[in-house]
Amino acid sequence: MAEFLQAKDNRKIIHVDIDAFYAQVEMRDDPRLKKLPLAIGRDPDKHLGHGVVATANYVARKAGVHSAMGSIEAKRACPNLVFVAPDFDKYRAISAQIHAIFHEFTEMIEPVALDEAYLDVSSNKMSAPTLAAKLRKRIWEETHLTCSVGVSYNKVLAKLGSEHHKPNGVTVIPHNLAQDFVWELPIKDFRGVGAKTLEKFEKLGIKDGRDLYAMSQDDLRVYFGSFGDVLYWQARATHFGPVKDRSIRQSVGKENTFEFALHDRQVVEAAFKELASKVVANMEKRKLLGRTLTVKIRDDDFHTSTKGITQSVPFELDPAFMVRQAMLIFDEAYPDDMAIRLLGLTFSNIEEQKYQAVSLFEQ
Ligand code: TTP
Ligand code: MG
Repeated sequence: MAEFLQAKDNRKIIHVDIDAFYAQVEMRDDPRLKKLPLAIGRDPDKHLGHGVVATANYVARKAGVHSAMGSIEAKRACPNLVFVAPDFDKYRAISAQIHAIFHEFTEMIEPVALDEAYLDVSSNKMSAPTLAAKLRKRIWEETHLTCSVGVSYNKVLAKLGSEHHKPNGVTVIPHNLAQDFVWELPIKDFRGVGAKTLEKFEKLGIKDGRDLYAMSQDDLRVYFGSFGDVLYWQARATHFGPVKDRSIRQSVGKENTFEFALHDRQVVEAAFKELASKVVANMEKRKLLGRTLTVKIRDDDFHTSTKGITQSVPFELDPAFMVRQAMLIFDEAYPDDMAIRLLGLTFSNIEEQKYQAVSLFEQ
């Protein structure tokens, strides 16, 4: 059953995670730090003992320093630890650079943190490992940072993959290797398994994916409630969670330029009709709505007029309605003779489509 479900799930998912992100950025910008144990955080000696470690480079990690550790404790574990204060503006700017690269590969991007995201590259014809290699190359060219990447047919396996060969590694988990990969996995590496769950598993004598696989769904539910189901499917390398595209666009629109100027109102109306249905199709595909509709008109003399209408509630996605709005603006701007070279329709003030509770009765 699980194998059948897996085989049906032929998506191409990439999980990307920059290695020791803040620390790697600081080492890139000051190479003297590379050989030293480095923590990003406030130096406890300069801040009355306050501060926590945001992240540490791999030299410091070997000495036992890790994220979220108190700075004093970190210094105790590693007395020659060097502290560099975090520069969040810098990390945000680099994160934006990296996200721009993601957009070269797909529009289906789920950001998880500044340095981490899932990409669904299913619609790209190239193989997922090729795309992952290209992605790593682009990130290196653009930022001189290394990342780890996991490639598989679902998000859980992609994430497990990127964690598998850190730093600077690539792990591809295709269908025929997925079950073995999960069977071999230590129980602590399953998603959502924290200290408490781990303790329960220890008592039950469950050490790895193989042991987990042998547990019945009913038993897992008894011990772990609804999380038991999650574990049951993880043990079968099956997970259907979609890559949730949270990168909402600023605007969605379309323009048409005409080689021969339009001189007829009816032709203009027909052209708007065509634009409106394309824009509506695009909005519907992305499940978006807009509160501002902008109409753009350019004539033969290159005179351009743009006019927007903004409502407090989103516009309905109805091409006929949009064309009526566009023609109202058109008639205002071009009362008489016309020679139209360009028409455009754009939605902005974008929001996601949601089901709205509608009262059936007047209040
Ligand atoms: P992570 O990707 O979890 O960690 P990392 O990139 O430093 O190391 P690696 O991926 O190689 O294991 O987090 C990304 C950044 O987020 C990290 O560089 C610093 C910040 N961060 C915190 O500020 N506090 C934390 O507790 C964690 C985990 C991360
Ligand atoms: Mg990281």
